[in-house]
Amino acid sequence: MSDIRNNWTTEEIRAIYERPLLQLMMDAAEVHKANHKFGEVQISSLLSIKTGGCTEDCSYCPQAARFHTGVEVHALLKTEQVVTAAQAAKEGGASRFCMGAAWREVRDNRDFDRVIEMVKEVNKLDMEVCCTLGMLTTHQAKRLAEAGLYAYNHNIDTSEEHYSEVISTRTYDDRLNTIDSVRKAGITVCSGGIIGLGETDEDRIGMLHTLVNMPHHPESVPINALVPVEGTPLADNKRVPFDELVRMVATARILMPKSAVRLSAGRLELSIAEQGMCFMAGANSIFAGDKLLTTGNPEFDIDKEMFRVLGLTSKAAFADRKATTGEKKNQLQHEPC
Ligand code: SAM
Ligand code: DTB
Ligand code: SF4
Repeated sequence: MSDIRNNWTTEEIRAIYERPLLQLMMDAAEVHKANHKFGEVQISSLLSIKTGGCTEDCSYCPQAARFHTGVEVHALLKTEQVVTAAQAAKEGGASRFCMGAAWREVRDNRDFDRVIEMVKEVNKLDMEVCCTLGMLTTHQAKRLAEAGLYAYNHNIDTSEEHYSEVISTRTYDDRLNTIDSVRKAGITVCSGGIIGLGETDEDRIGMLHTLVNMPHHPESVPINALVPVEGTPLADNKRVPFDELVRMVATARILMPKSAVRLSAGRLELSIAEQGMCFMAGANSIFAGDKLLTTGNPEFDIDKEMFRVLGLTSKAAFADRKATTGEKKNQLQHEPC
């Protein structure tokens, strides 16, 4: 078993990050095998429940109102539409259902009441329910927890130093405060970032440094490769080379041995072999379904073929695991640190 540590120095992280790629992959695979069922992949499904028209200026995001990306604005979906989508995702093998809203922050209004209702309804399907709704207060996080929310996604995206180059309408501390409220409410934390934003290796190391030194490691760590979208300031950024993604996944796996490392946006550009290297290097979660929030993702049949070729299996939802193993939500990821 690997140690869970929350006192990593930047130098220690850099020493891991800079290992020769095959060595790094082997080291990460070892940590992965010691802490997880090798080849088992948790499948999440995403649904945009409120699309576009967002007031923020996140320079990667097709849903920011100020960029002309062609994304159609859509008001909050009806609960029945969301439940139907969740049911279909479950039938397709997803154990987690994640609802995303293009909001800067949650407001205490009727829309939030409706999201609370959605969380309760999807929970009845025995799926792990996740939301990503922007900034939250402690009180709002508590309401979500009481409704049965399992996870909250709130990415730090990049290093603290690079943050203001990417987003100017909120601060890194705003992000960290929301993550703190989520943690205090007893909801599991899903937090990671994006590579390909124009950041340096030092920024990538800095982002991992922030994640790993949180009082508890996030239970899920999404590693997104930028999907450049026409109309956004980052539209012309180069696609992230696959080896950089593998390096990021492997370093995250070694630093956060018990967390789920999710190979997130950007899979459409990766071959089965390249994704296979990410799974070898410790990725054990994906978003499945032909759409992320507004951009494309591999079709169901393509992922099914990938699972067959690589011999991957899908992980059951927490509720099902609890029934068969007696596992408790808080013992899911790691001991107190
Ligand atoms: N509005 C909420 C927020 O910002 O937290 C929730 C939705 S937001 C779209 C969720 C995450 O998607 C962002 O934090 C970012 O990491 C990721 N994301 C958005 N656009 C992306 C893109 N073009 N490529 C890769 N990841 C992206
Ligand atoms: C995460 O880290 N990646 C997902 C999810 N969390 C919400 C979102 C990716 C969005 C990619 C761009 C889009 O489809 O709009
Ligand atoms: Fe809005 Fe979230 Fe997109 Fe930023 S990432 S513009 S907060 S939807």
